[in-house]
Amino acid sequence: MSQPAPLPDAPTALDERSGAAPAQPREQPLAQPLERSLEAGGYSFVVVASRLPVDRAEGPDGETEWRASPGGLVAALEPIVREAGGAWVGWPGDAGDAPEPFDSSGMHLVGVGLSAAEVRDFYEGFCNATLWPLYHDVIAPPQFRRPWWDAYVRVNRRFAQAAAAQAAPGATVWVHDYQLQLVPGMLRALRADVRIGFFNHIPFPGYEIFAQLPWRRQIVTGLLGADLLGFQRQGDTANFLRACRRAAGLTTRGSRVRVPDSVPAVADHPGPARHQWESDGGGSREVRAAAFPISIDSASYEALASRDDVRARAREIREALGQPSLVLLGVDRLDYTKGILHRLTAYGEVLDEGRLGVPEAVLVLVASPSRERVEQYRLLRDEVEVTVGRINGKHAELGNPPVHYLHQSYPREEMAALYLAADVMLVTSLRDGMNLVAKEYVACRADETGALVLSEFTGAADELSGAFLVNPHDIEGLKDTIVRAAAVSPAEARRRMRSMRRRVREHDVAYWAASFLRALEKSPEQAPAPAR
Ligand code: GDG
Repeated sequence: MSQPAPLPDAPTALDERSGAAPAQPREQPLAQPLERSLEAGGYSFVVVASRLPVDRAEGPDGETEWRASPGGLVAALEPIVREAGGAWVGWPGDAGDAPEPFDSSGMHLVGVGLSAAEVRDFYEGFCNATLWPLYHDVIAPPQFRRPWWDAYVRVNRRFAQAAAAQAAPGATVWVHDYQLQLVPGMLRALRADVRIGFFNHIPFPGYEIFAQLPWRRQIVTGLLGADLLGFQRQGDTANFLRACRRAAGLTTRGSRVRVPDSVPAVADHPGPARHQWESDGGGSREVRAAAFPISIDSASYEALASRDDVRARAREIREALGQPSLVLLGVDRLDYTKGILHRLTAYGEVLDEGRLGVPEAVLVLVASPSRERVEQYRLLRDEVEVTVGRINGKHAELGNPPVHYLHQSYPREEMAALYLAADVMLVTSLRDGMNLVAKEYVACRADETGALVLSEFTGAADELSGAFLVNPHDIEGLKDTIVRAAAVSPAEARRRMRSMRRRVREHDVAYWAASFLRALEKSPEQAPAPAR
């Protein structure tokens, strides 16, 4: 069967664009044991993320070139990896064999290859159709398929082996996100000498939801291979600690989990039952879990938004929209977690009720293409497009539609110009680990104008108290909040924006990375074996 062509995709914070080229499967059997690697690598700092920090591109003569990915995480970690002379392990983004490791921008880049079947089962399947909906409070029904889990184990093992081969004795390895939750345990089994950190970029769900996962115990024990586990919010951390107690029968004290040596770190071994672990007389480790809210490179957004060409483009955008008095903006990957339909419903009703209307008000809705091979995303796109069509059909005047819908990806300059052009930014996620768009909007508003409508269900809501906080499920509340934000006085807008800007400036992505790594440096704390 021929494979569909690769799709363009919006950059996410981890720049996880999807795409698949013809299959070159070279899969390892699931039951293959982890072998202890005899040789350590030479890198004292290793980042392991689902994607490499570069994208494959074609050079002028048709040759392969690697270009830096634009994502915020790359911007944050690149200087640290470079300074440490470190390595970055990740998937290059196409199906097939990975290129040989190569050096780029002062980093040693190590590609991990995925076959087309693994792109389907691991990436589109277990990551994006099982874990993603499950961890976002089952907004869409998660699918539990055993072959997908098998692929997840196999691919995680490949990442762990690649990391183990790069890490120098005693190295620090920082593993990222829900695609790689088994890597900490697998890596520890290979290399007990390394210090392992893990950061989860998406929410960690409450136990009643997490408990649906047939492999819940393996996920928890896989994560517990780390010395330090970072989450976006305090609530995510608490959910994880509860999962340690409930799914794995472990003891927690404050933010620490006691992990007996008998707990198996390798996912395809389900491990002994709870009572056996508790009666175990061996040694144990302590693993710490804490919140480290991620942020953006605020200074670079501020600098971008102050450029003459970007400011001129912002004016051009308002002109192109017909110089309305109110520009509302939404910018998201087209993802069902982002509450795009709730936003449209509220806006449509506000127009129905005449509380806002064309040509004075327009909504610019940027919904960047994302994960288009996953069914839920295709269905969502259809629904969004029908809804936009309905609102425009009902309320447009010739040349003045109330919604400008853009299913495209843009360069950062255009994003900054859009942020500058918008009077009200709408972030209505139903669930969102952090939401960097909210922080980017704030970073761009140097003149302290503009209003942010922000869902309570984002990590950003814990930090940006100057926002108009909203429950996006409450359509009446959302409508009122949109209208209130649109009518905010300049003085109140300034007060709110100033406090948010202070937060975003002081707690930027460099602060996030440094605080995580400082905490990791203090780990692990080995607990002595109890006296027999
Ligand atoms: C995950 C978690 C957490 C979007 N479209 C374009 C574009 N973007 C950029 C935005 C922003 C990033 O993508 C999206 O980040 P978010 O945080 O809003 O959301 P996710 O992609 O879901 O990220 C999230 C994050 O990880 C970090 O931990 O905050 O909760 O879900 O930077 O600007 N960038 C460009 N063109 C686009 O069309 N250049």
